[in-house]
Amino acid sequence: MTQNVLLTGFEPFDKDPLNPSWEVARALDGWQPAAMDGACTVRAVQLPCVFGDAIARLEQAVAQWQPTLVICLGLAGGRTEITPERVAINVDDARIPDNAGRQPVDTAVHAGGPAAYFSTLPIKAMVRDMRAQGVPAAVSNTAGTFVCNHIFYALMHHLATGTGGVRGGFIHVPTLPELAALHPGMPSMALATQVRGLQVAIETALAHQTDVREVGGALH
Ligand code: PCA
Repeated sequence: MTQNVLLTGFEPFDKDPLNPSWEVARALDGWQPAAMDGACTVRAVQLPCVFGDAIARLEQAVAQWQPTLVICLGLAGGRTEITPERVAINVDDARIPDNAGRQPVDTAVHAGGPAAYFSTLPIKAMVRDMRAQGVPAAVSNTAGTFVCNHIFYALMHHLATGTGGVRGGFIHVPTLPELAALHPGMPSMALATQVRGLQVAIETALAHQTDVREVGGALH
């Protein structure tokens, strides 16, 4: 029986014609990491960029695919590297409306939930291995307070309160060159590089149950 890795990306938002996070996820749909010898398959699912609805879609996908590993992706326009996120906080504080016009300000993702959850992905090992394969990467210490942090928190809450054993986390990706061309001055990373980075990150996450301790993996 094959085990599943659930990889989500978001639909476009904020007037962009596409969302790199979904382009990366869908490029990897059906991919089987060579190291797992056909025993593991990536399942890509697109999430709406809508507070609340994104959580419902994610929980549906987890129930459908019963993954052993969940990685949610999102766009962080302006970043130059692929950035595994360290921590999700229990805050929704939207700078712009989401795709349904919702704009929560200073509310909780889950009322009564803990202030924060840490990623259970080996974030520094992933950064180390992506860099070793020529893909710019760094640990990020904030996923913001928009829909990406919202889904990251909801994922970790779902996994922490579930039957156990499933690891997960969130990775922000830079924008793509064709989108950067619409936002002069914005840095970008080619789709092929991003896809390669995620392949390495997934293989590392499958191979390492615990993280390495290493200096210099984080954004400053
Ligand atoms: N990026 C946004 C939400 C969807 C996405 O791809 C964020 O960083 O919150």
